Amino acid sequence: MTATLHPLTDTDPFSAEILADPLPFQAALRDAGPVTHLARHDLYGMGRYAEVHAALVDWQRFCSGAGVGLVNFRTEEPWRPPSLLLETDPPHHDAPRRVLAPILGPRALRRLRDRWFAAAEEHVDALLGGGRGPVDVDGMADLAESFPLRVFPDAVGIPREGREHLLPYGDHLFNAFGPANWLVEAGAVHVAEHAAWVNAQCTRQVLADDGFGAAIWAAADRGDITAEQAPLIVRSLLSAGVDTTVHGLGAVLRALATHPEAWAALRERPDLARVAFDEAVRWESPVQTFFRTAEVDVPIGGTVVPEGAKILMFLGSANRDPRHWDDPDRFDLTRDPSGHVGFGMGLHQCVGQHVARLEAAALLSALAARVSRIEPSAEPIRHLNNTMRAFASQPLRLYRA
Ligand code: PQP
Repeated sequence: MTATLHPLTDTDPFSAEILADPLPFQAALRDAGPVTHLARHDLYGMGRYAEVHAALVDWQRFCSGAGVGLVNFRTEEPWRPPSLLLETDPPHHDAPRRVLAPILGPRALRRLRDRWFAAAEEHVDALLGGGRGPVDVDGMADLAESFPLRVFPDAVGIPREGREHLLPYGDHLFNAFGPANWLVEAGAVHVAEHAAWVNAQCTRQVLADDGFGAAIWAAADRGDITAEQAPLIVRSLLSAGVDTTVHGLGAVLRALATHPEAWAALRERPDLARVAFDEAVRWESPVQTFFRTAEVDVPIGGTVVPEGAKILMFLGSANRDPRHWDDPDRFDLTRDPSGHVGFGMGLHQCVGQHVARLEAAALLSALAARVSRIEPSAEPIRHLNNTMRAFASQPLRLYRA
């Protein structure tokens, strides 16, 4: 039973109440049908796995070029120049994607593996210190935020100075995919400074000559992309690469801290780190939603989504749809989470997922080797965002092995 004051169609999925606890709303959305008009923002919401998956792979009818937020770029001004990767369709999407995919692919990342595993070991050793008893930490500040910030900006090749702009820039970007609510208003106050800094890191001269950024510029030298495209593709890395992995790591830490049997299994078999991370991406879905725009009238069930309408795909809801998953609310290392849509699906499927997986494998392996038990030492505090399911803090107690 869901007790709502308003009918579903009048519900604002971006209200503080639903952002803080989206699961009851998502269940109601799935039960209402394959697609539901949400009148507050005049958008169409999809919460079932089958339709979300189908829309993600149907880029011809569900396009990204009009933006993947609520704002329709064909009728309204975007807050920044559109992304060449996220907010485009073929054929414009193809060259940037073809350039970035090998730079972030498993083969290229082999070069970083040993360095990141060593960095994670150093990071966890420093956190545990030389004492004997358990250690209280904040899983967000001390692990999920600090580890990606330690390794990812170096891998891109940006200078140290100013890196504190990265998280607030990303936080605002992910808020700005939603409606212009209080979260966007609060972020807008400082976004110009964050954006100016981010944009300034995208030029060739600023970037180290051995990072992801330099590899993007090398593609421009080869003529695979233009010199005008290169800085915007570097901007995509800086936009996409920090908050997402922070909240992905936050999700897997929360899952493991609240499922001691999963922690014990990981300690016994550290190669489970990869499944643990993917299952946490399914279970928590750090990127909860993305929009598409209907390129033509699209009939779905008994409804027609009209051309030009915005469709909100609830990735987190699809990842917990009991029509597709067995016991979906259960975090379960024995299930096969593949096919989840937490990294999207189809031609926009997360190009950075191998980077995220490597960060998670490094951090979880270092923890599993050193920590016998991990448990919440107080209730976590949610961080509200129009797109991400996130924690502001997550107090954890780590027991040394
Ligand atoms: C979730 C690309 C991707 C990554 C961009 C951009 C921004 C965000 C993301 C979202 N993203 N994982 O600016 O190109």
